[in-house]
Amino acid sequence: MAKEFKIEEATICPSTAQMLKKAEAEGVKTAFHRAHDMSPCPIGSDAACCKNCSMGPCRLSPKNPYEKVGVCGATYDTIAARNFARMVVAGAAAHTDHGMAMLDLFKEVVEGKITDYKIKDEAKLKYVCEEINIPLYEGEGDNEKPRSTKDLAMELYHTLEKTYTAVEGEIPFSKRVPAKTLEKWRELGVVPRGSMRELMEMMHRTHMGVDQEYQNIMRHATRTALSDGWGGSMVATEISDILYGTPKAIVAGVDMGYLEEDKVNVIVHGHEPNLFESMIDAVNDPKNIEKAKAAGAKGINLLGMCCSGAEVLMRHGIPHAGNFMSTETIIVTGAVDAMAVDVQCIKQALGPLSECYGTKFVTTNPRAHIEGSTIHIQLKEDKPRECVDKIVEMAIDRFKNGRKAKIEIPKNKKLGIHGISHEYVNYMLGGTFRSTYQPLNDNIINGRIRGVAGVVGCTNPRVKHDYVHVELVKELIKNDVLVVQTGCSAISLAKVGLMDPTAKDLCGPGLKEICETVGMPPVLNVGSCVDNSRILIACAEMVKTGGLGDSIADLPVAGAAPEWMSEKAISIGHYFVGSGVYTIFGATFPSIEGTKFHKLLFDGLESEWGLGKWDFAVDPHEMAQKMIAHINKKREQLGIAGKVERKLFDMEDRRQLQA
Ligand code: SF4
Ligand code: MSK
Repeated sequence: MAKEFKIEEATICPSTAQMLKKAEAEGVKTAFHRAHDMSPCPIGSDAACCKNCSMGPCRLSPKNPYEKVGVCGATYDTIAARNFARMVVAGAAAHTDHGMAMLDLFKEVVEGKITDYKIKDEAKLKYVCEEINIPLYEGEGDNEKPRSTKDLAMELYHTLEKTYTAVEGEIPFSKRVPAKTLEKWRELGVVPRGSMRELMEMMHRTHMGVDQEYQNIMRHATRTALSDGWGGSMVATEISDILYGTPKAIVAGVDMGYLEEDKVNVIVHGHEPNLFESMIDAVNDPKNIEKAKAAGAKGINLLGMCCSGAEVLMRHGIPHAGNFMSTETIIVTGAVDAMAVDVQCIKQALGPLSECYGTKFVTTNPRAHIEGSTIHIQLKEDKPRECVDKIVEMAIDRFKNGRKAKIEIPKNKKLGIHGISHEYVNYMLGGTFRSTYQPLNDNIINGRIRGVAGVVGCTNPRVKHDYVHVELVKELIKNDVLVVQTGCSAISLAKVGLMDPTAKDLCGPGLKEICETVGMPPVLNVGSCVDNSRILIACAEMVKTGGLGDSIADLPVAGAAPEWMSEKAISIGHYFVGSGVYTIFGATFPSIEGTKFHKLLFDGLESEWGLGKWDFAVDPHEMAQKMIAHINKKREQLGIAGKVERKLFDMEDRRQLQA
């Protein structure tokens, strides 16, 4: 008999649980129920299935993957590597297409063809130019003068375009990669060219009858993933900062309690910040506020979800209503008047669900129409207000005429500190006059901070929602590991208050002391999924600062995506591994233990190739222990494992450590 669905086994998020109860009472199903009713395909989840041609699909036995080969003769290792590589392509394509859209917008803004957005952060523009050797001055001697913003921005555009289009050479942000890491990539032949080329080649290689040697497939999968992390994702982050401002620490709230029954509630969900930035203008426009009031509302209330929400939580302190697994349950509140979406992680089920509750579910991006949505209104960047004003109007209409469903808003709200860009880390730790990562490195060397962990990624109904993220992070900070977060994972922790400086009391003594001194929480929210590039830059900065080795692979750091679900997570995981970071995933992993492919990912990439490596654990405590063991191993290799006298390290100390 099928096991009964139990809400308490599905989520630890009180708001989501409350809404699941309401959904059940109203006869409504969500992804939680569907995941319970539908078992995952065991052959697919172990990467033992190939459907790359019509001689198949060919299925190998997950129990004995070498018993048979595909009709063409492809072995398990070939099939698994091709499947993995295609996940990397899809994930990297999502990030790089997002980045390219940001770059297209940037060009039009610089050329003056789009006027609703402008360059907001000139300091960031100059910083990024300097990072990739674009000169800030022109002329010589007495004639030297600063270049105009427009001139700099145009050169930046043309340089960064190579991130996508370069058919040969190395992508522009490879200049940010620590020298020894870059040397390793050159030796392996994995320094990315333009992502269009890498993605195209990966698809070609994984076509039936092309690359059929798992190591060679994984070499190019590494190059492809790196073209995302140090390419497409990094461009998306940097251009968003230039256009909309680099995040700084900001106090903001999360959870469904930020819905307001007496206001028109508008939610923006997706990934690109443009829709949200324009929506902020629309809901603050006095004309729209007047219309809402005329309809009987006290005003318009704007909230974010998923990564769109993370972008504006970081930049503007707009409340975030919940992560991926709460996007359906928030509709069940009955209080959402409109949900506007763009691209990525938008469940098709939101269409029929919104219809049940009378919510206006509006798609806005030409790349993402959703059958079952209320309407598609394209956001045209040269006149974005046409789209967002229309959505606000529809939301007001629903408030006035369409709130037929019973409204129940969970009361949960949590404030925390968000907006920790890598530039802000510099300032937060080093102070205004000495912006630097040196205090971070010093405190890792002296042992107050054991190491740094990036805990990121989605939520997934195949595991208890939020539970794995929260337990993992608690265990890490208890062991003096500083945690940086992005995406849906960051929201899991924000909801339980770990982004509040009072969370210091859950830390080990060393990390607690740092948090008290700096006044920071032990868990730092660095942004959305594309902002994982901020973590790469922070790693590069730690290497540059000195005392922790010469390459990213030397650092006492680890990464985790404990409840991952999207192909983007695989691309992110693999660009961290390719950059030298030990990375552990939970939920499930697309390989079979004991196979050559699995051994390459879980050992060979580190021991033979000199990169990072993959690992897997479902239990959060086991996951934490594995991450801590890796961090300890790196501390030992650096000669900083023992209890070190607590003093500030000077250059001489650092030189000795590196000798
Ligand atoms: Fe089967 Fe080979 Fe075709 Fe894959 S490529 S479906 S293994 S015949
Ligand atoms: S939104 S990719 S569910 S983190 Fe970036 Fe969340 Fe994962 Fe989508």
